[in-house]
Amino acid sequence: MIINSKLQDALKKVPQSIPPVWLMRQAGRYLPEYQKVRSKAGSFLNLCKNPDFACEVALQPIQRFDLDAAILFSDILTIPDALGLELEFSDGEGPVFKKPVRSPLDIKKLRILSIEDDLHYVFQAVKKIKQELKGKIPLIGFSGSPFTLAMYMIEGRGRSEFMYAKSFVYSNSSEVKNLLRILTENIINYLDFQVRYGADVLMIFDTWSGILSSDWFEELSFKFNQQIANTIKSRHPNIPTVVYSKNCNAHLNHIKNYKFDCVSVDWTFDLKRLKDKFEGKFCIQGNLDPTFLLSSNNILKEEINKIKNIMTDYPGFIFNLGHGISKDTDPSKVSYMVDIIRDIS
Ligand code: 1CP
Repeated sequence: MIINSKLQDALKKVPQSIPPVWLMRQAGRYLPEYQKVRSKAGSFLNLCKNPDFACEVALQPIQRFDLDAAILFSDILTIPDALGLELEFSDGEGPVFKKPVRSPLDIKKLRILSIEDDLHYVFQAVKKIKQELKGKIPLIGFSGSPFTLAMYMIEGRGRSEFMYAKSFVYSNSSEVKNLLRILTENIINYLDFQVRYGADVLMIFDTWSGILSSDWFEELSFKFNQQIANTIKSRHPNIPTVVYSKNCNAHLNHIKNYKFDCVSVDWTFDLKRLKDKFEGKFCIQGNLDPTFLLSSNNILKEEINKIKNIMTDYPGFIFNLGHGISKDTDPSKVSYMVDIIRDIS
């Protein structure tokens, strides 16, 4: 039993006058206490790989703010790293793989991981965070979607359009589908073990499918995400699942067929349209543009209230950002935001 059930209630589509709130990347560089632990760890990856440090930073935002969920501190790129691509994070550059996927032969070499051993540090972090939360609020576990992970694995780094990776995908689509199958199986096992070690909710980050046309979205992203949702539901019927669909407005006709419990959206989605389209099938999570946290309190308040007013009668709404919080955010803005959401001002 979890004492604060606001998030779980929203995921069960219980209407609430004050929505639950948590923030994507709520643990991170905008918090001075995070910076301290990160420099102690030496690098972001060392931080992720040390369960004590990962637990400490996962708890920081919930100690500072009145949030309704904690999220595992890790990254979506742990699976490709375990597959031998050798992940590095260099300052200012984001993630880089020393051994990216560059040919169909590289795909053939990939394997199904011994997930519990290969990503042991992640499950230890889940266990520790869960223990420290003492049942007060739920813990969200997560993975990247197969397509999003494949984009990083092929491109070898983050990019705004993933031109190289996309052209590789179109030129080698049957081999890439094998890559997506391998990733899907690894992701299902990864999420399964996160639940066994204590995760209460699971979220798939499908950050990059929005770069695809409709039929390719269905073939390369939707089908694999759907397989994850279905398999997790069959193994863990009581664990709610969330899919984050960034920039996927054009794919709503597919998205409305998902078997996830909740769809998490960025600010380019029109919430009024989404409410009509979904007809109460999904809980909705989102969608404040994190840039508003860099604006004045008045502008921020106006924008928060716009979202709240649209979603007030909708059964199953979780207030969140439309993407990760910026490292330039002043933490006091987050306190202000939470107060406005809770009508304390
Ligand atoms: O300290 C640092 O320099 C690292 C910054 C950082 C952090 C705090 C990265 C690098 N990842 C994270 C944590 C992280 N990443 C979490 C933790 C939980 C939370 O508090 O929310 C989660 C859920 C992620 C997920 C993630 N990583 C995504 C999906 C969501 C999204 O942002 O679209 C993606 C695409 C990544 C890759 C990644 N990791 C880090 C960066 C800078 C990036 C993006 C690179 C790019 O621009 O493509």
